[in-house]
Amino acid sequence: MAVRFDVITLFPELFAPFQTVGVTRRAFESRAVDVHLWPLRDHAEGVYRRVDDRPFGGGPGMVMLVEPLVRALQAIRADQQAAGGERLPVILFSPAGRPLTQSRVQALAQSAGAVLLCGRYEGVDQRFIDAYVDEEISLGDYVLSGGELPALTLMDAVARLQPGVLHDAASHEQDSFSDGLLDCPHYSRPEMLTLPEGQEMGVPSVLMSGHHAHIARWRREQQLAITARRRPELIEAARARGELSKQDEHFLSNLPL
Ligand code: 4GT
Repeated sequence: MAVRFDVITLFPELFAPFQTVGVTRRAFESRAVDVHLWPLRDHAEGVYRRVDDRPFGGGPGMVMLVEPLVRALQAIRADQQAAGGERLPVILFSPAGRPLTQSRVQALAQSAGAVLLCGRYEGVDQRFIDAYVDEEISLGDYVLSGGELPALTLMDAVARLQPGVLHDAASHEQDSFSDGLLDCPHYSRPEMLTLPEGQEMGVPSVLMSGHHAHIARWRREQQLAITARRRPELIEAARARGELSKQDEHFLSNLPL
C-alpha cells in the first residue's frame, strides 16, 4: 500500500526536486509514495491573505494563525475521505519535538502516511497544536527557518524504504542505525589510489581476502569501534537490547579509550 503525505506549507516550490531526482523520484513515479501539497496561502482570507500575526504577550517574530491551518486540515480530511483513505495523524516539525529515529521512519514507511505541517516564522499558535497535532518531531538540536527541510527529510527516509525503490533490497538492512550502530567504512576501485599530492592509499587487506566470515567480523568491529568513539550512548543502548555478543564485548573491552 502507498504511503500518503499531505504537506501543509507556505513554500510548495521547495518540494519540486523531491519528485524529479533520484530515489525519491522513483518512489513517487512508482506511486509507492503519494505526496499532496497544500499551499497554506490558499486557505488564508482577506485582501492580504494573512497566515501569521504578532505574538500575544509581545516578543520578536510572528506566529502562524490557527484559522488558515484549520481550513487546510479540513480540506485534507475531505480529500483523504474522498480517496477512501483513513484519517492520517498530524505531525508538526519543531525543534521542541522528539528526535526522529530510524525506527520511527520504519513505522511510518509501513503506515498509511501522515499530514506534515511545516512551521514558519516563530512557530504555530499552541491552540492548533493542542487541538490537532498528534506528534512533534525534531531533526536535531539546531534551528532552521522552516519545517520544509524536515518534511523532505522524513519523506526521503520513508521513500527509500519502499519495496522496489532501492536497487538492492538488502541495502537498507546494512544502513547505519538499522542495527542501532553507525555504518562501517566502504571502499571501491582502484585498489591502490594515488592522490594528486602523490600519497598512495590502499584498501584494508581483509576486504580483498575473499574470506566472507573475516570480512563480516572486520565490518562489525569497525562499526563497534566507530560507534564507541563517536556515539557511546548507542553502544549502551545496543547492550541494553541484548544485541552485543560475547565476541563484541571482548572487542570493545580491548579498545583504546
Ligand atoms: C529546527 C527544526 C524544525 C525549525 C528541527 C518553527 C518555525 C520551527 C521554523 C521552524 N528548526 N523546525 N523542525 N531541528 N524551525 O527539526
